Amino acid sequence: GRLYVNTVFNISAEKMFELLFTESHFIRRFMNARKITNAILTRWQSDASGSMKRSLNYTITITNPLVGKFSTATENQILYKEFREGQYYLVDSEVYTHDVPYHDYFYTQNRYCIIRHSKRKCRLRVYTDVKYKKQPWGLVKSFITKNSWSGLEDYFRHLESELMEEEAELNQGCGDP
Ligand code: YK8
Repeated sequence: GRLYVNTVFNISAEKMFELLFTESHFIRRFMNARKITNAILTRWQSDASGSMKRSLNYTITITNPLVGKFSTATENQILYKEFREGQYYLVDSEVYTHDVPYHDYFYTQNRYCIIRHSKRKCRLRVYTDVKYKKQPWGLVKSFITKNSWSGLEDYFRHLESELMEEEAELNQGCGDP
């Protein structure tokens, strides 16, 4: 896997969770900017083990010239029960892209970790892995992996830079030395 984001933000852990994992203005704006449309999200609901789950369905716009322009996608997120309000949040998210070539071979696993750093700071880590449901032959596998990494890198770079802008907006006027 790869670590795409590993950054301390001037944003509390609680706020970071809200920005990324609720229907915040921030995430709506970000989805608009990425041309992610037709989003349907379920609410967080606790499962038998005490963790929380939700799922998202949406259409992504793809810039990779090898692939069609759009794909529907399903994202299943789990917030592990070990989370501590305002302290620590671990969200695993599996993303299935239904309309790309070889879509039945792979999915993407994203792990978001939000850790309280101080009252108004947190660290966000995003770790990503491409997982295989069945083994394609070597050439296809490296093709899928390569194209997934480049798309993911672009996505998380953009997310990080939008979070930095949000951070600047949130902290306007109450400068943190
Ligand atoms: C989520 C991983 C792969 C996929 C894409 C597939 C190429 C197919 C390879 C062929 C287009 C928002 C990605 C990047 C689309 C976007 C997905 C996003 C960024 C040529 C063999 C969508 C996070 C996420 C997870 C997986 C990403 C796809 O929140 O390359």
